[in-house]
Amino acid sequence: MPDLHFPQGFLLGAATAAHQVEGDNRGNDFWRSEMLGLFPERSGEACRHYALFREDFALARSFGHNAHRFSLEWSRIEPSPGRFDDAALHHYREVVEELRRLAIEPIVTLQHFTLPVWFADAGGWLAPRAAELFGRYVQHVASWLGPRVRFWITVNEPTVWAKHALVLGHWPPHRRHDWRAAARAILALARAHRRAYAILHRIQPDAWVGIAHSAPFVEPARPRDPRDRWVAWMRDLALNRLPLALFRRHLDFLGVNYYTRALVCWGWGGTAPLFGRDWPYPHGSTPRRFSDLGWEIHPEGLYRQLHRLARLGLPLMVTENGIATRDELLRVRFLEEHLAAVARALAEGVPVIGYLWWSLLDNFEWHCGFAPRFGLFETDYVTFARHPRPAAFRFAEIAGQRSVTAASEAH
Ligand code: IFM
Repeated sequence: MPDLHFPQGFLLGAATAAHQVEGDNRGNDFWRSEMLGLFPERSGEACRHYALFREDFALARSFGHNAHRFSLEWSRIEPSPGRFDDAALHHYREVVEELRRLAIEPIVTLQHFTLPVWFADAGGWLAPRAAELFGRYVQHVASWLGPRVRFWITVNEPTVWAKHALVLGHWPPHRRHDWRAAARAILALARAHRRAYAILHRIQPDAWVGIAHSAPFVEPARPRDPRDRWVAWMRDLALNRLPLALFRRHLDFLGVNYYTRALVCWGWGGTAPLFGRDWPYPHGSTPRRFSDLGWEIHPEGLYRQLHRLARLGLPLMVTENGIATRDELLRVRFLEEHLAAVARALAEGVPVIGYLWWSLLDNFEWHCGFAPRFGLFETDYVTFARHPRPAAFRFAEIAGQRSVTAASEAH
């Protein structure tokens, strides 16, 4: 079977987010909800990455990573309105410099779900001044980190945040079924992004600014059934096409977070009949496989989604892809199959510039707590030791050879 190659300069690494790994992130709305018992588990010390980032980056480097995505914790940087904490800014500057020293390209997310409590209390993304306040933070950060960072991601997964915070009630402000607020929040996030985009480019004209978009591949379960086709069309519209249309004109690249496909059929399932429900049965000739979180494993969906998104005419970066599992063979296979899907799209002309595994470490998976294991490295939550998993070694091999075998996709 032929090998598929990643070109020179292709970014290969892993991703994390501040609240999920740093530990002791006391100033944000998630921490507050955790303290109020609104989450089944508390993030606590998480992975102690705030203290251990040098060790973690050394590991990433020794396992062949040349890129790393992480997020800045806004509540550390601006603990009260307009007051910026130099120690926190200094810390993140050291983080970036350490990555640069190791020849790892930093990819910086400015906002990954958590909000400073003062911002949340002022109405969060639904407040009239949200974009302005976000802009003030971005301006400050960009002046501090400036040219050390080339790739900026303004906001992470707007649709996912709106769903969990305003429709399902899992995340602060824990509203349920508030569809109007969810739509308004996505519009507000797009406004905040546009402002950040302008600020970043003013400070650093050659910056590459994008968002990380959660991009499930939506397919009708029974393609001949017009009702399935209709709900799949609607779901793709809500999850992919409409939100992307809001951001499209202010993007230098698109970050693609891909985990699964949504195989949908007509029927009642919470949001039906507009968006249908997930197909609960076997499908096609090969058995369906699922992660520990019940997400279908479908590398072909990544390949096809990259082709679909290529129509936007932007460079694409896979800013998250990974699996929560305790089955290490499955994790290795998932990695190989998805990297092969990326390489295949690349070979066919899709402009993919990088691939980042979610996540470097096992970490705090929001309202699911610490049980889901996404890491290339296992985190021991008692000693805070990191242990490489087989997938970390396989990742290092692929990164070293810059190639992956096409056959591995077919397993
Ligand atoms: O852990 C999350 C991350 O914060 C955002 N994207 C999906 C991941 C897995 O659920």
